[in-house]
Amino acid sequence: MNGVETTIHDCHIIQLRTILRDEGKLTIIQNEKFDLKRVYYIYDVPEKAERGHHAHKTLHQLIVAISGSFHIKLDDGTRVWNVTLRDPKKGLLIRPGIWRELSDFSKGAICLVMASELYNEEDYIRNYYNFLEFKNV
Ligand code: T46
Repeated sequence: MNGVETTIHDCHIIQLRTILRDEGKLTIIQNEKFDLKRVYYIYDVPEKAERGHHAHKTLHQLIVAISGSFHIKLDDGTRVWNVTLRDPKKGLLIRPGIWRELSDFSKGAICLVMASELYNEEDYIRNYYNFLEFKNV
Protein backbone atom coordinates (compact mmCIF):
# COMPACT_ATOMS: atom_id res chain seq x y z
CA MET A 1 0.00 0.00 0.00
CA ASN A 2 1.54 3.30 -1.14
CA GLY A 3 1.52 5.94 1.65
CA VAL A 4 1.30 8.76 -0.89
CA GLU A 5 -2.10 7.56 -2.13
CA THR A 6 -3.77 6.36 1.07
CA THR A 7 -6.80 8.18 2.46
CA ILE A 8 -8.62 8.07 5.78
CA HIS A 9 -11.02 5.60 4.09
CA ASP A 10 -8.19 3.03 4.19
CA CYS A 11 -8.23 3.27 8.00
CA HIS A 12 -10.80 1.19 9.90
CA ILE A 13 -12.06 0.14 13.28
CA ILE A 14 -11.48 -3.60 13.63
CA GLN A 15 -13.57 -5.70 15.97
CA LEU A 16 -11.12 -7.96 17.82
CA ARG A 17 -12.10 -11.51 18.66
CA THR A 18 -13.10 -11.59 22.32
CA ILE A 19 -13.97 -14.49 24.58
CA LEU A 20 -16.44 -13.48 27.26
CA ARG A 21 -16.59 -15.51 30.44
CA ASP A 22 -18.01 -14.95 33.90
CA GLU A 23 -14.35 -14.83 35.04
CA GLY A 24 -13.54 -11.94 32.66
CA LYS A 25 -12.82 -11.14 29.03
CA LEU A 26 -9.96 -12.21 26.78
CA THR A 27 -9.25 -10.35 23.52
CA ILE A 28 -7.03 -11.79 20.81
CA ILE A 29 -4.98 -9.85 18.27
CA GLN A 30 -3.82 -12.22 15.57
CA ASN A 31 -3.00 -11.71 11.86
CA GLU A 32 -4.75 -8.34 11.84
CA LYS A 33 -4.07 -7.05 8.29
CA PHE A 34 -0.25 -6.93 8.52
CA ASP A 35 2.71 -8.86 9.93
CA LEU A 36 3.59 -7.58 13.35
CA LYS A 37 7.23 -6.63 14.12
CA ARG A 38 6.93 -4.27 17.11
CA VAL A 39 4.65 -3.55 20.05
CA TYR A 40 4.80 -0.53 22.35
CA TYR A 41 2.46 1.19 24.76
CA ILE A 42 1.93 4.74 25.91
CA TYR A 43 0.67 5.42 29.44
CA ASP A 44 0.85 7.92 32.32
CA VAL A 45 0.01 10.66 29.81
CA PRO A 46 -0.56 13.93 31.70
CA GLU A 47 -3.88 15.69 31.34
CA LYS A 48 -3.92 17.95 28.25
CA ALA A 49 -0.77 16.34 26.76
CA GLU A 50 -0.87 15.47 23.06
CA ARG A 51 1.13 12.83 21.21
CA GLY A 52 1.71 11.92 17.60
CA HIS A 53 1.64 14.98 15.33
CA HIS A 54 3.36 13.02 12.62
CA ALA A 55 2.78 10.55 9.80
CA HIS A 56 4.63 7.45 8.68
CA LYS A 57 5.74 6.79 5.11
CA THR A 58 5.42 2.99 5.17
CA LEU A 59 4.30 1.88 8.64
CA HIS A 60 0.99 0.10 9.28
CA GLN A 61 -0.31 0.26 12.85
CA LEU A 62 -3.12 -1.12 14.96
CA ILE A 63 -3.97 0.96 18.03
CA VAL A 64 -6.06 -0.27 20.97
CA ALA A 65 -7.17 1.57 24.11
CA ILE A 66 -6.58 -1.37 26.45
CA SER A 67 -7.51 0.86 29.38
CA GLY A 68 -9.27 4.22 29.58
CA SER A 69 -9.85 6.35 26.51
CA PHE A 70 -8.21 8.85 24.18
CA HIS A 71 -8.98 10.72 21.01
CA ILE A 72 -7.23 10.29 17.64
CA LYS A 73 -7.48 12.72 14.76
CA LEU A 74 -6.52 11.17 11.43
CA ASP A 75 -5.75 13.39 8.45
CA ASP A 76 -4.88 12.36 4.89
CA GLY A 77 -4.09 15.91 3.77
CA THR A 78 -7.61 16.42 2.42
CA ARG A 79 -10.02 14.85 4.88
CA VAL A 80 -10.07 14.38 8.65
CA TRP A 81 -11.53 11.53 10.73
CA ASN A 82 -11.93 11.98 14.50
CA VAL A 83 -12.12 8.77 16.52
CA THR A 84 -12.39 8.14 20.24
CA LEU A 85 -10.99 4.78 21.35
CA ARG A 86 -12.37 3.43 24.60
CA ASP A 87 -13.22 -0.23 23.93
CA PRO A 88 -10.40 -2.79 24.36
CA LYS A 89 -12.31 -5.07 21.95
CA LYS A 90 -11.78 -2.61 19.08
CA GLY A 91 -8.58 -1.65 17.25
CA LEU A 92 -7.95 1.27 14.94
CA LEU A 93 -6.03 0.27 11.82
CA ILE A 94 -3.89 3.16 10.53
CA ARG A 95 -2.32 2.82 7.12
CA PRO A 96 0.88 4.58 5.94
CA GLY A 97 0.68 8.21 4.86
CA ILE A 98 -1.83 9.32 7.51
CA TRP A 99 -1.13 12.22 9.87
CA ARG A 100 -2.28 11.46 13.45
CA GLU A 101 -2.74 13.50 16.62
CA LEU A 102 -3.58 11.81 19.95
CA SER A 103 -5.23 13.83 22.73
CA ASP A 104 -7.74 13.78 25.59
CA PHE A 105 -6.14 10.85 27.40
CA SER A 106 -8.26 9.81 30.36
CA LYS A 107 -6.62 9.11 33.69
CA GLY A 108 -5.05 5.64 33.54
CA ALA A 109 -5.36 5.37 29.75
CA ILE A 110 -3.08 2.85 28.05
CA CYS A 111 -2.53 3.10 24.30
CA LEU A 112 -1.25 -0.19 22.88
CA VAL A 113 0.34 0.10 19.43
CA MET A 114 1.20 -2.80 17.15
CA ALA A 115 3.44 -1.87 14.22
CA SER A 116 4.46 -3.55 10.97
CA GLU A 117 8.13 -2.46 11.15
CA LEU A 118 10.92 -1.89 13.64
CA TYR A 119 11.53 1.67 14.82
CA ASN A 120 13.03 3.84 12.09
CA GLU A 121 13.11 7.63 12.47
CA GLU A 122 13.53 7.91 8.67
CA ASP A 123 9.97 6.63 8.30
CA TYR A 124 8.52 9.61 10.20
CA ILE A 125 7.22 12.85 8.68
CA ARG A 126 7.14 15.22 11.65
CA ASN A 127 6.40 18.47 9.83
CA TYR A 128 2.83 19.00 8.58
CA TYR A 129 3.93 20.98 5.50
CA ASN A 130 6.35 18.20 4.54
CA PHE A 131 3.42 15.81 5.00
CA LEU A 132 1.25 17.80 2.58
CA GLU A 133 4.16 17.78 0.10
CA PHE A 134 4.50 13.99 0.53
CA LYS A 135 0.77 13.62 -0.22
CA ASN A 136 1.02 15.95 -3.24
CA VAL A 137 -1.67 18.20 -1.79
C1 T46 B 1 2.64 6.69 16.72
C2 T46 B 1 2.08 7.06 18.04
C3 T46 B 1 0.72 6.51 18.28
C4 T46 B 1 11.84 4.73 19.97
O1 T46 B 1 13.06 4.86 20.21
N1 T46 B 1 11.34 3.52 19.55
C5 T46 B 1 10.02 3.33 19.28
O2 T46 B 1 9.63 2.20 18.91
C6 T46 B 1 9.13 4.44 19.41
C7 T46 B 1 7.65 4.29 19.11
C8 T46 B 1 9.65 5.65 19.82
N2 T46 B 1 10.97 5.78 20.10
C9 T46 B 1 11.49 7.07 20.57
C10 T46 B 1 11.45 8.18 19.52
C11 T46 B 1 11.24 9.44 20.35
O3 T46 B 1 12.49 9.93 20.77
O4 T46 B 1 10.67 7.52 21.63
C12 T46 B 1 10.50 8.93 21.58
C13 T46 B 1 9.02 9.26 21.55
O5 T46 B 1 8.49 8.87 20.29
P1 T46 B 1 7.36 9.73 19.57
O6 T46 B 1 7.59 11.17 19.81
O7 T46 B 1 7.30 9.29 18.16
O8 T46 B 1 6.07 9.26 20.39
P2 T46 B 1 4.53 9.49 20.07
O9 T46 B 1 3.78 8.98 21.23
O10 T46 B 1 4.27 10.88 19.63
O11 T46 B 1 4.26 8.54 18.81
C14 T46 B 1 4.27 7.15 18.98
C15 T46 B 1 4.90 6.48 17.76
O12 T46 B 1 6.21 7.03 17.52
C16 T46 B 1 4.12 6.67 16.52
O13 T46 B 1 4.50 5.70 15.59
O14 T46 B 1 1.91 6.56 15.76
O15 T46 B 1 2.94 6.68 19.11
